[in-house]
Amino acid sequence: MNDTAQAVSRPPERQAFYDNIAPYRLAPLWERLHTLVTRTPITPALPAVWHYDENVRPYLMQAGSLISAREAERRVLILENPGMQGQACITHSLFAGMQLILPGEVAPAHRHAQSALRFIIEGNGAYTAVEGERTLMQPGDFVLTPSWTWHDHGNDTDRPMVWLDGLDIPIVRLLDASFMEPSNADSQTVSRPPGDSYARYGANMLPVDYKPARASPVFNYPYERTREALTTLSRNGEPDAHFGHKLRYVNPATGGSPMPTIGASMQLLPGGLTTAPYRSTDGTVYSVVEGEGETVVGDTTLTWKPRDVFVVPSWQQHQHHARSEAVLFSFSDRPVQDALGLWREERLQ
Ligand code: GTQ
Ligand code: FE2
Repeated sequence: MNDTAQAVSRPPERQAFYDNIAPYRLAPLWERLHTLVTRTPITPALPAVWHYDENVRPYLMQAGSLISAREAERRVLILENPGMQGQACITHSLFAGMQLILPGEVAPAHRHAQSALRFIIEGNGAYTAVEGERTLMQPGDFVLTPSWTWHDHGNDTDRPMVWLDGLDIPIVRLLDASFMEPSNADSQTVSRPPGDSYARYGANMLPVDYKPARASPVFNYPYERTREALTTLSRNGEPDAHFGHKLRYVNPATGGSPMPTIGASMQLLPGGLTTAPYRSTDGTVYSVVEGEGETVVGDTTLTWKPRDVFVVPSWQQHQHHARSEAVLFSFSDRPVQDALGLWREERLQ
């Protein structure tokens, strides 16, 4: 038997019964069981790619002349999954957007229940402030704004700054648990010098009396360090057949994911490598840092190069092919599925 629903027959007396009970807010499960409890995951999300240079950057810059960061609050173009139009999500559980902040602009401080990550795409040296500490952003850096932390962004450089936002908006929406609070001041008062968190929590050491929290105390994971680790790994051994050389970002105090709802990784695929077929239940968003190649998802081929974003939906078998040495950042809802005992993977040869 395949995964599609097996319809129960619906003779007139059954249909009449369904019509009779509907006013009482009752409905027959047997009409719907197979679409609710499916044999394997069925997602409305489709595999898709956004080509940055051709189809994202030009429109982001147009948005830059149409609305200010201040008026927009956040000047973001949503990367909307073509299988879920109008729903502001890239996978069923995650939101992604491309955010632009122009020279001299400020995106005012606020905080919200939703957790956010930033993955820096273009520009150099604009800041995000999180809980009173500014961090300067460079391409490839992975920056956190955990749930209910104050954050504002500013660009004191002379070039546009663009990053990929990843948020758990659809998860918080599902749970009807959204809160947000704007700040009275546009920019937070700086209470700690840049680099303070990294010194305290990012040197494989922790303050002696530190108690682990839900979110990582490190809020910028610089690309330089990540790249260095992957370069060394790629020199020291063979790549894994399914992942190449792949590392996940951690909360240094727990070894768990940096935030409770979103996990993230960086992987290096040696030039010429084709990964073995793989699927997992966490639909995954990729941002290409280096290299060119394609990812085959079922019968769809997604071709990519630096700064492109692509998405592989839940449980869809895929293979990456790196035409040249490639570095891929990725994020997903895996920590949620792990916590609930739902996460599964399948590694084929
Ligand atoms: O930068 O604070 O893409 O609050 C969506 C919601 C970015 C942000 C988004 C947000 C932000
Ligand atoms: Fe925000």
